[in-house]
Amino acid sequence: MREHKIVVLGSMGAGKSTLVRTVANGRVVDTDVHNTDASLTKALTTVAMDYADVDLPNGDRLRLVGTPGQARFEFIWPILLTGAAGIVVLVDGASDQAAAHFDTYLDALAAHAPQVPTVVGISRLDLKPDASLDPFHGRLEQRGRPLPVLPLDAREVDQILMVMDVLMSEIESTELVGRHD
Ligand SMILES: Nc1nc2c(ncn2[C@@H]2O[C@H](COP(=O)(O)OP(=O)(O)OP(=O)(O)O)[C@@H](O)[C@H]2O)c(=O)[nH]1
Ligand SMILES: [Mg+2]
Repeated sequence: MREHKIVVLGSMGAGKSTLVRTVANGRVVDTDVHNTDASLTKALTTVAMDYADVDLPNGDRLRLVGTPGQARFEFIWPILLTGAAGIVVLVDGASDQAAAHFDTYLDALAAHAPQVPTVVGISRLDLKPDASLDPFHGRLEQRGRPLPVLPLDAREVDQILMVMDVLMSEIESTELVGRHD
């Protein structure tokens, strides 16, 4: 059996904890507390990490780590990213600041995990049906890092498994390239 540490990065309220909880079918350790950040109306927020073991249909096991989104916990991101085999960047597609948030996480990737296979998920698109994924692709192109960008409702296990599937393919092809270097 293969194990992969997968880290979920992304802004506050994007759905990182929801993703971990949904795919783990509730069997998760979380560190969510009452939210006092007035910038977002949300009952709970993560202060350290979410964690769950997830068995994939193909027999692989994920060690899934969700990060805290609030900028004051930025110091934890590189710690949680240590040893990551893959990364999901989750962006709240309904937020007016989605593009700015995306830049924050692309900067974090460039600083702490430039080589780690990564997939971008855009959540909450049902709340903004006319939103386009083009600005996200555009920013990735500018930075020369054309990552896959997929819509992702963090409450839907099938959509999460689809994103994990894409990520596993990225990890596998990176391993193949590495082997032939
Ligand atoms: N309508 C809608 N709601 C979503 C979607 N994805 C996630 N959510 C909801 O958005 C909220 C996200 O909250 P969390 O999962 O706590 O967000 P988080 O990223 O862990 O936030 P922090 O820990 O504060 O950084 C939850 O209420 C989810 O049910 C989506 O695609 N559509
Ligand atoms: Mg959270």
